[in-house]
Amino acid sequence: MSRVLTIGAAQLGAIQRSHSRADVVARMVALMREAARNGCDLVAFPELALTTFFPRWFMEDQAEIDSFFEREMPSNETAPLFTTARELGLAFTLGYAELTEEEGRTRRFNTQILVGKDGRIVAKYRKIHLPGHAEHEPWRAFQHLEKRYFEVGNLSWPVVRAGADLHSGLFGQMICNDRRWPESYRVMGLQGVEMILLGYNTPVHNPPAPDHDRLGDFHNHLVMQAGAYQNASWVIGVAKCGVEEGCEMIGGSCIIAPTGEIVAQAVTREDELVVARCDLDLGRSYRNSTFNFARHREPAQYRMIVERKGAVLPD
Ligand code: ING
Repeated sequence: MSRVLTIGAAQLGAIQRSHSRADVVARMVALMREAARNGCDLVAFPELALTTFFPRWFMEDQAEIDSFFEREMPSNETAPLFTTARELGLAFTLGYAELTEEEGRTRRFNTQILVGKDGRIVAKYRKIHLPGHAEHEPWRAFQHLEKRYFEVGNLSWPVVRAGADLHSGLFGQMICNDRRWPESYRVMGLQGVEMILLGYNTPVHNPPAPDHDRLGDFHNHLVMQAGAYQNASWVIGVAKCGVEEGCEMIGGSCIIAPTGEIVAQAVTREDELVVARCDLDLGRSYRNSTFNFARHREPAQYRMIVERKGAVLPD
């Protein structure tokens, strides 16, 4: 039986600080309706999809900082996403800033959830690779204070088996900077992931390394295509992009097959739905041959290197 899902990568254009959550949710609902018209089973939204990318500013007033966070999910403002998705028979992923009480204290994470077609939260991921810096660095044209505003995620990279309405697919999630690190994909590859869903907010300009700017779009696709191929998984990468509060962010939302090929990609830096039919079994031939981990990987050798036993390591 074919396990083909129609996936919508719902890229968002810029969200300005003045845009309310209601404004943004309305844009996202419109993308959900377009996805339903295109026969989608699942819609993927970007990282921190409900607000402008606030880590670009140095803030000290905790109430101001927390105004960018969600204390509950769904909330009154985000409920329309859940009711619309259920009405349309859509699963979806959503990136947002999570504020929660856990282990007796207030915790703040850069979070993404997978919501099933029945509106239930199936999986949650909290961003592990937090780029940027923790203190104000006035020399920068804009800040990147994720290390200040978020804790490192504490849920690892779980792979979950979805229900029959998503062909019992094995789904995993990551967020933005995670996609640049091979470990993010491999931890899920070792769990047999069939589709990785990720959102990103990536400035064109990287202040510590301006000479890298010209390669931003290339590196974006490079890392996701490599991760897909090397772990025999679909990778869905969804941008929030355009010029937000004067800061230009890359687009390039795309749907990548386990072959490593980009099968569909965005052509604007606006709200744009990118759609493709994704056969969850397409990675099987890679997992049974080139990337048959049981037959070809040598973890003992890796451990030897990691534990510095008998390996020649660059000093
Ligand atoms: N953004 C960027 C990303 O990893 C960055 C940070 C930009 C890192 C450019 C390196 C180069 O795509 C987030 N939000 O992680």
